[in-house]
Amino acid sequence: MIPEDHPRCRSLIARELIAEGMMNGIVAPEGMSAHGRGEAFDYLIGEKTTGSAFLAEKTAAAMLLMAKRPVISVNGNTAALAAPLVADLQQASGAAVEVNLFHRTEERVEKISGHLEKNGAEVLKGIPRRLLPLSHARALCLEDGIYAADTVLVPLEDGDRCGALRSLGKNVITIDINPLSRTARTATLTIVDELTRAMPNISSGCFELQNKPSECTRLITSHDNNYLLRSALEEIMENLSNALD
Ligand code: PTJ
Repeated sequence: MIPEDHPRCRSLIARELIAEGMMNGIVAPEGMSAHGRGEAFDYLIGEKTTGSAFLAEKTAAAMLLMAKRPVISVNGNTAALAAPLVADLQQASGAAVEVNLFHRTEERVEKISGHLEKNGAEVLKGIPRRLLPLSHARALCLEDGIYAADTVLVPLEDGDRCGALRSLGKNVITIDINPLSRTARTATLTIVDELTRAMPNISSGCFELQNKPSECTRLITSHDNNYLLRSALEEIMENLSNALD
């Protein structure tokens, strides 16, 4: 039991969710090191949503609302850390939810789908086909899901699927606390924030922007991903330089 007044309470709870997810087959063993890398970058960014990340989250909400066929792609780490938040965002944005895994087994797909459904999400089902230009299991997706989507939210992703989705002309939104990752640099819109801080902000953005198409269009057309990445790196450099003072 983690005491609420522990200074690293939030981080310890996240670790517990990942460890639990690993033990019950939702998180891939490799997901534990992916989480550790995320924790390290979150430390550097100051464990807070920066101003530029908040702008990215609002822009993501606008992109999901304006999309014709938005899909939220969920992997093991995302399901373990944020299943209720995925359900909330699905409700707020109207996006479909599809499970897409790098370390894919049908058993994990079923476990993750069940976990998402238990937490209130509606998960797309069907026979996946190798529809993305990739040599690994992430190529498998549903024809009327990710393949037909115009906008895909891919939290905690590995870089080449992001590139493959973009090569098919899709808008790709990623949540990645590492502004140097290939995914962060390839996505249409990169939210450099921790997953469980970012998701509720995107949902709130959806409620705020509901029935405001011109505000959505303004956010989408004025967005500049290089600015978002540069701001995150400047934030890290400032934190490092303050630590030396
Ligand atoms: O469940 P599977 O089989 O699909 O596998 C999922 C993982 C995460 C193992 C797989 O996609 C993977 O290996 O991802 P990468 O290449 O490690 O990329 C994950 C990215 O997410 C890294 O840049 C991490 O820094 C970042 N990240 C990790 N945890 C968080 C995070 N970003 C935001 N919030 C987090 N909690």
